[in-house]
Amino acid sequence: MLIFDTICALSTPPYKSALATIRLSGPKTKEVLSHIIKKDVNTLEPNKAYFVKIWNDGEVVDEVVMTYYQGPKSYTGFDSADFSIHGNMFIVEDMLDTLVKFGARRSERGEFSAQAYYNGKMDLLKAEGINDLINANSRRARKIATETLSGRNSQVVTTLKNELLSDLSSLEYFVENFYDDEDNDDYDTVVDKVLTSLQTNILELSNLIEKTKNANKQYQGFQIAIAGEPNVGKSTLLNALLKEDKAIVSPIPGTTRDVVEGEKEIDGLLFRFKDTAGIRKTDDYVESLGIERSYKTILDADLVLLVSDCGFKDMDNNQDLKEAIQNKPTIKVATKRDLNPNHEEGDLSICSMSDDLTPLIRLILSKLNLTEKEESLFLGKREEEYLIKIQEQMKLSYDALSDTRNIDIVSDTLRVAIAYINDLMGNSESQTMEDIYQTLFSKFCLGK
Ligand SMILES: Nc1nc2c(ncn2[C@@H]2O[C@H](COP(=O)(O)OP(=O)(O)O)[C@@H](O)[C@H]2O)c(=O)[nH]1
Ligand SMILES: [Mg+2]
Repeated sequence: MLIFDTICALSTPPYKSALATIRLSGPKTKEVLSHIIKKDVNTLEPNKAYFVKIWNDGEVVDEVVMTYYQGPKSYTGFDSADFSIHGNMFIVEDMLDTLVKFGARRSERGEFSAQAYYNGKMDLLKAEGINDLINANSRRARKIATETLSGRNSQVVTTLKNELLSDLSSLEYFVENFYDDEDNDDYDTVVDKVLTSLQTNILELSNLIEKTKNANKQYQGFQIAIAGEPNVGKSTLLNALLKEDKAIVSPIPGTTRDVVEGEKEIDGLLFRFKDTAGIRKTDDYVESLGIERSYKTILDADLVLLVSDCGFKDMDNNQDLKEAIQNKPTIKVATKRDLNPNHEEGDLSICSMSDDLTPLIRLILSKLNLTEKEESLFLGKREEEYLIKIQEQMKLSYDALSDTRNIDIVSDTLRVAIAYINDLMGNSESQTMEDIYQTLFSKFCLGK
């Protein structure tokens, strides 16, 4: 991947549609344009839409609306152009071939954003935020991604970095000037000041990490396992929750062999409900494989709906099941209320065939602590991991300084913390453009 190449791509989905958008960006943009439009490219005004014919070998490829952007005032920071063309895939291919013929290259995934990062148009936090927004799969996910795009996260880590730099420089100033003079009264003052600053920032980071973890969870959505013995109404419950006929329901125990799943947006969040094979002792080989999958699904779930139509004593005595749901939010759902109206066991009693399931859904939301709307400045596993690593180094600095009050060790750990902040934002000299592209931009959409 060469960041200085002039690149082109289809930025909209590759299907027949009214319009399609093709992007061109890079230092040779004007040169490419000079071959394909009849207008003098030096007279093009930036950010203005032109209705033009695109030419190749004396033939018109398409009549398009073209917007020219002049670097650095463009998304990528390079000269670039967007073409709004007719959404026919033959035209799209001809258009891309034409751009390639006159000097562009078809882009890899995320290369436009990589150019923007390279040209200082955005840091990695912002770039990742844009990708998170595009990939958001629920309303709440979209909202969280929009919040993280505000740029406040970059400000927060920049402020933290400046404070760590200031801690470091006050310690180092002291070492340089008064190293042999440990009785100097100022020594304690400097150490105490740095300790207080570290302590405040460590606490602040705990808060940010917690919020990031929650945001990540909410962004990805939740896995809910529906588990229990055969024939208790698990598949009926799945169908009722999804309001569709997803899983086969029958009075024959052992009907569900594999995990059957379906998605549903509740309260703006994505839930993946997973109906499992009924758990029982069996000699049937295929059924036993299904039951193994049931246990795996329970282990991976964020919450388990434990279903029974005749009380939960047997399940409470099942050691394997007990271990699988250990420390996991669990709701005991007593089914077939119509047949057994005095069912008093379990957290709630339902008839999946006729009841409104809102109370169950409310219980799921409250068990997962989702009733409060979560706000977070950071989103993504990469962010979460870096925040944790930064905090670890700060804790090491704090412990070393408060134990030994020795400044030398602390300088090293503080420097590592600062290096991690640089990596997080993409300001580090140790990361090459290729490394950054592989870890981040290569996961973006084509044409972004
Ligand atoms: N009366 C009544 N029957 C139910 C209810 N839920 C499920 N059933 C019936 O119980 C049988 C087993 O249901 P199914 O969902 O396949 O159970 P699973 O093996 O746990 O998945 C089927 O005949 C369903 O129609 C309910 O709430 N009331
Ligand atoms: Mg079933």
